[in-house]
Amino acid sequence: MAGEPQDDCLFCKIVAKEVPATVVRETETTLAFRDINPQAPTHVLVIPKVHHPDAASLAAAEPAAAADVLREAGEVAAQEQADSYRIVFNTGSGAGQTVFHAHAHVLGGRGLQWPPG
Ligand code: D5M
Repeated sequence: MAGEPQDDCLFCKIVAKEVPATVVRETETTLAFRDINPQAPTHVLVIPKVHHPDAASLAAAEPAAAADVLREAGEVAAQEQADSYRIVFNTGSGAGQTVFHAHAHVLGGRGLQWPPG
């Protein structure tokens, strides 16, 4: 069922503490942890604890949880002292999404080019 933990989902396993992660922030509804393959000095993933496959599905089903993810992305940037940063939601394999549990990439700590590749 939408929102329920999925047995085959890596990020649900991280939420359940079955897979380790370097957690930088946690709230009742969200978890923020360092990306295993960082693309910038700050590269943190912010995820909702509920399972939805991508950001738009999350926002449609549970808008409050989507807002929590966005707020926490800002809190991560502040905690990391990143004045300028980027929040990215890759959506679909063609856009580079590899984990189908909604997540925001928070990237900062270096200059960021536009447009992204
Ligand atoms: O982003 C998925 C991201 O998840 C990608 O940047 C690598 C990261 N990742 C994969 N496994 C882990 C673990 N175990 N810990 C931390 N980060 C991880 P996407 O937008 O789906 O490509």
